[in-house]
Amino acid sequence: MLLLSIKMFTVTKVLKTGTPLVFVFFLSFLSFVSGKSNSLGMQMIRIQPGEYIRGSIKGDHLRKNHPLSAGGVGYHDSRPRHRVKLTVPFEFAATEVTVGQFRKFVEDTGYKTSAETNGVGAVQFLSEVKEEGVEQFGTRPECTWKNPGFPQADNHAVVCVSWKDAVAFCQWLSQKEKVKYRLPTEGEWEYAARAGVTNSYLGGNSASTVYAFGNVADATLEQVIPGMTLRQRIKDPEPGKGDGHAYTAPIASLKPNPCGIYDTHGNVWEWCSDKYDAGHYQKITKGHINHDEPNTLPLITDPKGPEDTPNHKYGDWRVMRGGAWVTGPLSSRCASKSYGEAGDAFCYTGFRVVRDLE
Ligand SMILES: [Ca+2]
Ligand SMILES: [Ca+2]
Repeated sequence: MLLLSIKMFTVTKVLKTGTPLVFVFFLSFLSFVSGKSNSLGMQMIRIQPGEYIRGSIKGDHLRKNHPLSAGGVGYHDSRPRHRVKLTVPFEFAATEVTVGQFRKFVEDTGYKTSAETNGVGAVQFLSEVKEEGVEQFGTRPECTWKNPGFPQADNHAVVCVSWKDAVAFCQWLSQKEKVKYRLPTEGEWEYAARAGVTNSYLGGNSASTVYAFGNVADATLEQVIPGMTLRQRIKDPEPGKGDGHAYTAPIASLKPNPCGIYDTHGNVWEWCSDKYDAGHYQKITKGHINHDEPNTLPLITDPKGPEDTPNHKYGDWRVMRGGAWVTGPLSSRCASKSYGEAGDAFCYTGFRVVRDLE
């Protein structure tokens, strides 16, 4: 059993210009307990309530740390950084849901996934598309969780599951164990994923630090899909560098975060319960995208995402977190997010579960 206690303090640093900057340091951010495995063999980590700074550092700082990504750095939806308080303890799965675990659900219920019933299948990498700038991902009817377009063993993270499939899995597991399982809110996801870390990555702010903790687009992927170095802004593309996995890796192949949680950087994007709205953080904090003093913005308590968004006229867009085997380090930071329609499935998106305490 592991236990950490928390304390937070602030230090005011005065620059030569006389401008005071307030830095928040977490000595240790939360208490957590690694609990027993559930009926599917997932280890559940008990996360205690606490506060943290959610969101991304400013774009100019990101650009400095990611010289390969001098163009858009894709951070606007995770700005401005702000304080989040979680008041309810919860249990967060140490690992992503695996192919073997998802198969148990399907065998028990006869469930058919979105990609098996929508007539178009899941989104897959289209290896025949060579032209720069042309969309290289598209749906294929044969692309499903059983056949994502690359080899997977039962201990790999399941992919090609829609948000609706992930919710159905949680409902099945809740019924089976008589305790509520659900998708994490993105507030819970980032709190558990950061485990007190305030940098862009668990290992620091440099992109190269991600490979120890996460399976992201790297030199190994470049070898099997030439051209990914440019498309995904892969850092360190020389053979032998990176995390060593081309497609999905077996869960928990790389280092865990300080709470014992694996694969929060990369492997597969993870569905969260929240609806997606690119301007949500600005709306709830009434803060400008470039505001960079989180302690002067309102404290947001137990965020659950927007109730509705302008884009929901066109679909039920849901948040994904953490990046995937196919995204470069920049898109796989603690604060990175993406989104997808709740009924769509992707060969790079899976999920992990949260269990409510009784
Ligand atoms: Ca990789
Ligand atoms: Ca992940």
